[in-house]
Amino acid sequence: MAELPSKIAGHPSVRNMLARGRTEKPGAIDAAWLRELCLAAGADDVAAVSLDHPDLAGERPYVEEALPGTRSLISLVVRMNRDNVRSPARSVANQEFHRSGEIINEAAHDITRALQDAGHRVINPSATFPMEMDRFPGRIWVVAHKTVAVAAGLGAMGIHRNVIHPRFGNFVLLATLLVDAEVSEHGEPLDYNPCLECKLCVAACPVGAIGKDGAFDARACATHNYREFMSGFTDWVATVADSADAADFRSRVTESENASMWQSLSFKANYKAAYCMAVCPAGEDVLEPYLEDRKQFMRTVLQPLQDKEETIYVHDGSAAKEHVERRFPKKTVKVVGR
Ligand code: B12
Ligand code: SF4
Repeated sequence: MAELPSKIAGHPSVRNMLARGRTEKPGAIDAAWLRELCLAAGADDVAAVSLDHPDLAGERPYVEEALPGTRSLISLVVRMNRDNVRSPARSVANQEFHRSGEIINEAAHDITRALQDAGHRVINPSATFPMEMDRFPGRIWVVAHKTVAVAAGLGAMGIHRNVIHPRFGNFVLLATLLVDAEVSEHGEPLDYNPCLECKLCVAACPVGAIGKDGAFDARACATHNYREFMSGFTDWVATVADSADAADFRSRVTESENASMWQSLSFKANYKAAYCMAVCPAGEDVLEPYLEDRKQFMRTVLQPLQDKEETIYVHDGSAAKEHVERRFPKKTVKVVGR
């Protein structure tokens, strides 16, 4: 240790610390110990990957900004309860997303604490929100959990652009820890894709955001599904500001939409859909009912979401608007601002 100025060397905290003895610098993290730690903290699967992995080159600047000196990424998976995600009752699905988000954030927090206590520098960026809103509408996320999970071998991206875990299917949320140490073993990318290419996700998406070829219309998804998040919320605020009086505001925003926005602000923001994820039959633990009786699976899982009477938010002149009008006559189209 470099020589200390006498004022610091004589400080009681410094004297106590030095009397206790210096902490030994930790080496690489043992992968088996790490796995046990993560499962005990509440994760359902885990794998590590080096920041030097070629597929993570795009993540490097963001990761290094968040934790200078990061060397490894630890990817976590937490399962969701499937029928909650599948339910046409949005409050049920939303509670499942939010609760699973809390579970994975709590697990990541506990693992971070254990790694810190073992002598590492480590952070756990949020699984979902909060994100870096000063960068909005640019890239607001600190680390792309899907990209890391795929590089770590925890799954592969389905046609609907969600990660499908080989056992748990797409009914998982993801998180990533950034750590300044090597991990003794890395995950290997899967040598197959659990996606069956059944295209149920294409059929379920109310705004046609998922192309049969895997193209994804992120704007169409965000305009509807994220109506009560970032841009949708600011559009709602603009509507308040633009309204001449309460009667004018009520002619633009229904009681139900207003109450839903209150719910999003009071509890956690409501997703409007996630139907791509709800209908996905992939994954060894998920597949059976689909394989046993595909017609019954469509009747009980896909059709209720397609038949649900609900408002769908689109931009004027968009492909999404044309898609809802053509494919979903029971749904009401609402054109919103940007
Ligand atoms: C930004 C974001 C969104 C955006 C954009 C989605 C997207 N595909 O990127 C919007 C708002 C639309 C969104 C929606 C949802 N999201 Co989101 N989202 C994120 C976030 C913050 C970053 C995603 C990311 O890395 N994007 C960049 C790259 C890696 O993703 P990508 O799939 O390649 O996406 C791009 C391509 O689709 C590309 N693209 C466009 N056209 C084409 C055509 C082709 C052929 C190809 C290959 C690509 C392509 O444009 C996209 C945007 O950049 C993460 C949280 C995080 N910090 O990682 C959660 C995350 C990805 N979301 C998640 C979830 C659950 C959802 C929703 C189900 C939410 C809900 N409850 O409704 C929907 C699903 C929509 C869908 N089918 O993707 C989970 C996914 C879990 C899983 N099993 O994979 C994550 C990981 C959050 C978490 N902690 O678990 N999300
Ligand atoms: S619903 Fe079918 S096509 Fe879409 S991601 Fe799942 S398995 Fe793949």
